[in-house]
Amino acid sequence: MVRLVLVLGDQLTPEIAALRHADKARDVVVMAEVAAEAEYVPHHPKKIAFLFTAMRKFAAHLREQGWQVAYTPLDDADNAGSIPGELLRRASEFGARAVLATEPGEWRLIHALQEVPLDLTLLPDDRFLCSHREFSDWAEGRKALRMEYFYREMRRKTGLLMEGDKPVGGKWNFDHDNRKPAKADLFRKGPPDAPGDPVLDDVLDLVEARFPENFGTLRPFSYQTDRAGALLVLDHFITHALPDFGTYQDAMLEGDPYLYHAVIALYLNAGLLSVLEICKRAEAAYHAGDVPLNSVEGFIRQIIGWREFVRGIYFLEGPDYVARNALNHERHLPSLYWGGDTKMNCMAQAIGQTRDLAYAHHIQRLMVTGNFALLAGIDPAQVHAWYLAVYADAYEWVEAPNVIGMSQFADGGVVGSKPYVSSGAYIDRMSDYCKSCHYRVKDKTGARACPFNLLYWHFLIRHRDRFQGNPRMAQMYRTFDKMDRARRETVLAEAEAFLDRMSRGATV
Ligand code: FAD
Ligand code: DLZ
Ligand code: SF4
Repeated sequence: MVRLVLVLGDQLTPEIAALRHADKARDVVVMAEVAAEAEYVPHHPKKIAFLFTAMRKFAAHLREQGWQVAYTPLDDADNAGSIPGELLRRASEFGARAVLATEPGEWRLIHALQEVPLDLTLLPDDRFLCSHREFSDWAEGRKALRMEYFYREMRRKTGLLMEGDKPVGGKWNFDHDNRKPAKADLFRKGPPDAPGDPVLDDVLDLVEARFPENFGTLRPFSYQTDRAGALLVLDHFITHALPDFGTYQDAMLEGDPYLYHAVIALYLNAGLLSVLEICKRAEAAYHAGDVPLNSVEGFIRQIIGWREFVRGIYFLEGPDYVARNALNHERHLPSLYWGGDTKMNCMAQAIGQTRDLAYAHHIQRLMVTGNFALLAGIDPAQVHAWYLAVYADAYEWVEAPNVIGMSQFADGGVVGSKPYVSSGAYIDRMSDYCKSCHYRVKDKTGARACPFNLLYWHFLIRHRDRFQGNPRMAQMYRTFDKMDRARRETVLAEAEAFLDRMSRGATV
């Protein structure tokens, strides 16, 4: 009897488990653009356009390979509006009772599939190096889960940058050589743009008509939308940017959104690239003498270390993870995150770039927009919904541990041992943003004091009971306690006044 083979928008890999286990001669592949997925958060229009175009091209590729594909565009009159609805509709159309699916990357959709009254086989998503079982075995009995130790296991497992059982270069981690600020360079080229095509044009018109209110600029659209294009981006990165990736990975520059970053997460997460092919390309460039060890190690760590680690955490911690709020932060996300005016240049740059490109690099996400939300005590559920909506690479399995865990410390320390907070000094050191800001990064108090400076102390004092005993934070408390009393009171009062103004809707 015919079976349905579900392929979701972020499962665009010909070797995905459900397709590997299906029978081309008998089964029907089901793909659907549905309102439920497009609207569970107000996704950036570029993210929707990227995914729908890539889905349509992938469906065409599968047909060329001999698959029967039942594809439902968003504007199809019969569109059932949700993945379960589409499965039921296709089941009655094809007389199917069974569904083969690869596990989705979100609890919401896993649960929705389990409710469908059809005979469901849910296969593990083996595009990842580490299965749920391996991760929980690794985590079992550990007092704290730290990425660095997990990463070493992944190095051993894959053999990447290994000489026998020893890490190449004698160390597992070369971050010590990284983290330099970058200088403007007119010759630094961003990833290659894709030329337009009729499939993309149709999708752009559809997205423009259906999602006119969503935050984000749709056109010009220049992301790649198929595997060949994603490979071009990877080639470009390995040749032009990887050599400097490590050194400048924390740098931020006005008008240079990509610097030496790969801009591949949207392709990798949608299934157009694979973890091992990316890492092997990077490793080969190192062995060919084209890339220094600090860069290649740092890059491979992000992919086989952080990316696999956060996925492990998401599935280990369970569906309630996204609702955690260990610091009891309840302030509303201010409108400046949705493009409202702000006088903070770092926020204007990171959010403006997000609006235009559905992209910001790691340090902008962590140390600008994430840092500000944490310092200001924003409700982590709202911060989570924002990140899930605005980035082209955002899916809950990867976004939530980065936001709820790494960035907002709302998981109470599962992902990180201390919160990532900093005053304006860090942003000033790593970027050129402060030079043209309304605020003065050197001012600690007063009308033009950098808000990050004020809020930094406010955060630490709000959470003194929780963090003062943390050996990595004790020095910060000693510094505060050494300030004279009047100054301490001024800092906290000005921080409070800033937060009040922001919450009342003033431009801050
Ligand atoms: P590069 O800087 O070139 O890094 C190379 C690759 O390493 C990335 O493509 C990505 O696959 C991987 N990587 C690096 N850091 C991480 C990490 N912390 N977690 C997982 N993978 C990582 N990444 C997403 O893919 N989706 C998200 O929704 C997402 N949300 C984030 C939210 C916050 C608050 C933070 C701090 C980080 C988030 N990240 C997310 C991780 C990281 O910022 C992005 O993967 C990266 O910016 C994507 O751009 P790139 O491809 O140019 O990455
Ligand atoms: C993100 C997304 C969007 C915007 N639209 C669709 C869609 O219409 N159809 C689909 O199959 N998948 C879509 N996705 C990706 C899913 O939301 C994703 O598979 C889950 O969040 C699990 O990672
Ligand atoms: Fe950001 Fe403060 Fe620098 Fe302005 S002065 S750009 S608010 S860190």
